[in-house]
Amino acid sequence: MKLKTILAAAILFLSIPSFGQSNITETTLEVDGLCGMCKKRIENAAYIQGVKKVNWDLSTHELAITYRNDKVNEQGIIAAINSAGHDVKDHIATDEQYATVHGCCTYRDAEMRKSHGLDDALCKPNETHEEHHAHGGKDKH
Ligand SMILES: [Cu+2]
Repeated sequence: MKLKTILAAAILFLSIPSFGQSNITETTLEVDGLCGMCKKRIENAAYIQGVKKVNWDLSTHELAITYRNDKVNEQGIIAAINSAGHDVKDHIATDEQYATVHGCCTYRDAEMRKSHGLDDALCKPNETHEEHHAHGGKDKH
């Protein structure tokens, strides 16, 4: 009698989480940006209907995201981030979209990246554009 109750409770316990969480997806996307303003812009952009949680990490450039997969999909979220002007790995924003970011958020600019301690951008500069500026001017220690 008691064992049956425990068994029934165990079955209920095992079945409820899979029922309740099957439509929740947690994932991370690599999103390019520079600063706290970018963080706000990226998170606001990604927080579309169906998205439950967003957190963009400035140092790792990883956007942790939790969403209802029956309401929205990853492509929709990526498109929203792109339309706010930010590059997502393998999904680069158009030049028009990128042009909408604030002047101090030009994360594709090599000098801006350097001053923020960042390496290569997700958006690779066109190979035909050779580096036309000579190095020098800045002293190395
Ligand atoms: Cu910024």
